Amino acid sequence: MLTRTRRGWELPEARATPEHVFWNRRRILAGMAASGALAGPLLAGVSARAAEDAGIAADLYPVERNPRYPLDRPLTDAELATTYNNFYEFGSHKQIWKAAQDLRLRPWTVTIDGLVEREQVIDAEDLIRRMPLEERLYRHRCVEAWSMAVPWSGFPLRALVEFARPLSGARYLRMETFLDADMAPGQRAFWYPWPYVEGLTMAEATNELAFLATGIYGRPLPKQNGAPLRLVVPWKYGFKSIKSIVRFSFTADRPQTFWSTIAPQEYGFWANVNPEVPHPRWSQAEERPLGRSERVPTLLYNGYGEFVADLYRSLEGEPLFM
Ligand SMILES: Nc1nc2c(c(=O)[nH]1)N[C@H]1C(S)=C(S)[C@@H](COP(=O)(O)O)O[C@H]1N2
Ligand SMILES: [Mo]
Repeated sequence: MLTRTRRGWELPEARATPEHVFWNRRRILAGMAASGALAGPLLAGVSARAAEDAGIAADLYPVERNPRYPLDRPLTDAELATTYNNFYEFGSHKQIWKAAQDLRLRPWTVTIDGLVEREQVIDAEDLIRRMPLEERLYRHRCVEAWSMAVPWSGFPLRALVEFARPLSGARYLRMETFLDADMAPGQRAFWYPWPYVEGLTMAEATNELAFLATGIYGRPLPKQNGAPLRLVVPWKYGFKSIKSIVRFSFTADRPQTFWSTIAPQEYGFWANVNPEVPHPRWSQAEERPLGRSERVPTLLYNGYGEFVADLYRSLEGEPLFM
């Protein structure tokens, strides 16, 4: 169970500042451009690439930490969290971080539709600039039994819901990833029901923990982590945290989600973390934190029960943990 008091083994704040390894490449590029080492059209090309590399609304970061969500474990090394990824749009291997560099972030529009007062299409950067950005340290538990703990930057999903002004008939929030098989070769795998879709109940979407990440380690989100906008719901298995969102739809009916369409016996709508409910093919009792060789116990609701357990009190008949 998560406690809000700070314990001896918790991290000093400074440990969450950006780690340098990952960002060196960008600095080298910027340095090359500044030194005039490259001339003419080549320089322009490098500058454009550097701007693209810097990510969306890069000037906003780092953002202030919200101290309400302490960790019980060390932060994952930035290099690991940004190179060990799941992003099926770019394949099912673990070199996703390279393949995902083909993701084009500009232009990126976000559609808000369905049961709302007024449907809107808004540029992702405009949206991000209007939202109250903060940093939060969250655990992340993949259904494959690896885990990490990272500093996300972003804003509460509740702020997006308020911005969208849903009608009273809205009971679910459906979220959709981009669809572009030219850019994302994984989407040529015709046996998957693209685009990736996830969903939450309105109560879940407006819970204080539900977060839309726009950055990580004090920088804009790298492409492989789901730039420019990705969901983070840390009490649920990682597949619920949908990346590179282009559409938020408010619906009366429960949305059909990507993994529950592919394998309904293995991956459900709720997908709350529970060490006592095994996946049909493996135990969920323990997890391997990225960068560590030992396994550690998995916690009910990934340790966030004090924030979310109440959401499920009247839903005991539902398969809440798959
Ligand atoms: N669109 C999309 N979102 C996705 C996925 C995906 O394949 N496509 N994988 C999910 C899974 S299984 C996990 S564990 C997390 C991984 O996020 P990370 O790569 O930032 O660690 O993203 C989730 N969001
Ligand atoms: Mo996952």
